[in-house]
Amino acid sequence: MEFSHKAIEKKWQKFWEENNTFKTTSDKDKKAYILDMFPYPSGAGLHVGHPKGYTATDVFARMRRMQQYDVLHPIGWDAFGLPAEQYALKTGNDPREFTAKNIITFRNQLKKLGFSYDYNKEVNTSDPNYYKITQWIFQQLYKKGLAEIREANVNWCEGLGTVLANEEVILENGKMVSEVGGFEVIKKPMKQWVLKITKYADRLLEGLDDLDWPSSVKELQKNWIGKSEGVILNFDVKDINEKVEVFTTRADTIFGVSYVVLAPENNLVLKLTTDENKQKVEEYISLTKTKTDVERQDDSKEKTGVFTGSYVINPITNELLPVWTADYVLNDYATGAVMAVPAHDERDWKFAKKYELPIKYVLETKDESKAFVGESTLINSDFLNGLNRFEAINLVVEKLKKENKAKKQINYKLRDWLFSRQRFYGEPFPIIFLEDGQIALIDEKDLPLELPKTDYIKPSGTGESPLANLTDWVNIEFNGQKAKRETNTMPQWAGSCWYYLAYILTTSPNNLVDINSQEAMELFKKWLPVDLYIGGQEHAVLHLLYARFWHQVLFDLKIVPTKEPFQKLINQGMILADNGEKMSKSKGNVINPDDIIESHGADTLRLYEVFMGPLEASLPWSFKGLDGARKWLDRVYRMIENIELTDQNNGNLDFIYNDVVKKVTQMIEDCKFNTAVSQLMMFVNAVYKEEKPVYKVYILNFIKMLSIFTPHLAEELWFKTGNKETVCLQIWPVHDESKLSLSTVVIAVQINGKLRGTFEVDKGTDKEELISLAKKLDNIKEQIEGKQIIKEIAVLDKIVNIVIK
Ligand code: ANZ
Repeated sequence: MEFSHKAIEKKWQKFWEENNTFKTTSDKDKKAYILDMFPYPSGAGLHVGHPKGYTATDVFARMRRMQQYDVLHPIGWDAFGLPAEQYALKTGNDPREFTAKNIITFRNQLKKLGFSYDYNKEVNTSDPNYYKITQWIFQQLYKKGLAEIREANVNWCEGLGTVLANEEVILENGKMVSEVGGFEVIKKPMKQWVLKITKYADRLLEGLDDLDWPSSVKELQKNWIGKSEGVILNFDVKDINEKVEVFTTRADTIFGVSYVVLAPENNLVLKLTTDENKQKVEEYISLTKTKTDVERQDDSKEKTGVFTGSYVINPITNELLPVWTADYVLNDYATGAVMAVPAHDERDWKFAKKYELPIKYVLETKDESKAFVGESTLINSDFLNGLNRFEAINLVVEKLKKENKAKKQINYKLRDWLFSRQRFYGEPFPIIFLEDGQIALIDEKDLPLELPKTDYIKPSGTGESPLANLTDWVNIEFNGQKAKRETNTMPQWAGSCWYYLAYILTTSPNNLVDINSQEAMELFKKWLPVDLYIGGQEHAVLHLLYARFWHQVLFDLKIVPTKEPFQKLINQGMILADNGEKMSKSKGNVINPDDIIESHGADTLRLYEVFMGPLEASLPWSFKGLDGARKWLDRVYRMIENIELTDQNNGNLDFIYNDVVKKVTQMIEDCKFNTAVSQLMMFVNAVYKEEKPVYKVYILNFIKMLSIFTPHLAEELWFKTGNKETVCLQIWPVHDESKLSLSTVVIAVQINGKLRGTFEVDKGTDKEELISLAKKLDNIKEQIEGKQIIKEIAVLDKIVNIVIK
């Protein structure tokens, strides 16, 4: 017998919606904030990858609700973004309409999966009520000196007359070109907003310690922040009054330096280039503009560079060293200049080999056929010989400090965050440029500064955002002065930096409590931090780092009460195509959840996605597995259809039932959802083996546990077994530990070390009693009769040992 998922699922979805079953409560003493990474509502709709993480959080949220927690389990839309803008550009439609349509599709799809979201808490980053607060937070960053305008490189495409986002640029034969049209793209400096996330680098590192996050994600964040302790050494230029400052973590290798390299963008390059080298150097500088940083640092690529014609003086050895410029040195890291030690650095090794520069080993090694990058004792280094790295660094620094040629320095790989986008569809900046060059903030009461409505969102042609075309909007008067608005918009990251706070503030869709209010603080105290956050590994670095940065700033401003936003994080694995490849539109191997809901039902899809393997694993899709999930649900349905229930407990299921309750609860607590499902399967097997009738309490509690995985079927079975209120708000079962321990034990009886008999007693029977019971056994009685007993020893619950003569 099969159940009709089509009839059941629609019915209960309607029931939950009408009864507002998943409304966020606020009357319990425990809380659970369970968060999904919210989706970008693309035109393609949900993908089977989405429900994997979303089902996991749903299962967890449902258990917490039944465990009598106040649960906040919301969903919303990361709704600004490039695809909507591009669609609008192509079709002449408003990106807002396109986005609104996609949101409806996404919401319907989520509802069809039976997720227990509180849709009253829905947020939309592109709604003016929402971005009013995004703009307000930007103003706070500005007031704290954490936002400023700087010249920074953008991807400029002359052919398209526009700046491109990184994802619109591709590499062709090592050159950057536009994805659309294949036009050349170069790096061009433009005035941009940057957020000074580097000021929070140490806090962002320290904060990681107390978080319950996968160590791989913590490691990624640490590497991204990239704290590096080294020194800056000064190399005087021969014959001119200039010096090259290099940053090095290996001052100990100073005797092994064979040349110095400047990044092509370093201002010193042209100053140090001699006339005969000028043309080559200039050509090299323009070539660098077409390369990305990633490419420049790619160790597999051949190193390139040009000699400037100048020399510097090694501050310790006084040797003359040639100055080169090469793109493997980046200008925006440390000083943009390097002392090259080819014997002990792989990049320098490759470069030195290619350009036949000297290679001098200063660390002891047996293999001089490649760069030695490990630790060992210093050699060929005069007064440093025989020392280790740290002793040598200290000596070099001490010596050069006296001549003002060395200072300690901590560097971070983390860069300040480029926060301007030359785009239409994003949050406008809530600031004004006055004629006299000053920057003014828009008055708080005038926020939000709305994105103007226009059907003219073509590139401006100057590299500015399409908003620059709207001269009426751009040119304004401010306090009697002529002024201009900022025409760039914020990046998509902005809205997703604080959306987990927005849910807390949302009272009904897109109505938010003022973030800077006592009421908001009380709400934050209730709900923060997020207790469980599940999302894709692709957000392991930027989104999580940016959100933590904003949160820490808001903490400093006393807007939020916790130092960190997300206490526990899990990255869900991907669902791959059945051949193990990534699902992608171009390969035509994408599975649409709507089709599966139609053919197998939402419950089957949910069950399959949690049962296919550990949440963190990336696993291939399998229709066989999907069919298997459905078959098990049919088996459960048949079990309840045919069951006879009784209020009398004959005790047969005591052990398995309590064992399953205990394990399922613990496994969900640990987010081991697949093994929790196996436990439920074991229980069903045991019930099938039972004589009828079956103890009702156990069956009802089984349905409760089932409900967190397959809520529609469970709700149907719950009502079928005579209940009148939703299963989703019932009390989660608790196991009885006493039913898990066997109550009797078998005691072995030995005489002079040989086993002579056994008997069964209640667990915990005391030692004297054990000895006296042992002596009453017929066999033992016979053996000890008339003998002298020398010793009687009993071990609780185990053994009685009698020694006779
Ligand atoms: C001499 C040296 C000898 C170095 C040696 C390494 C090994 P981290 O730890 O990543 O900070 N470096 C410095 N600035 C650079 C830049 N702008 N672009 C590319 N490379 C740069 O790495 C610090 C090391 O990276 C520095 O120490 C410098 O090379 C290089 F056996 O100096 B080292």
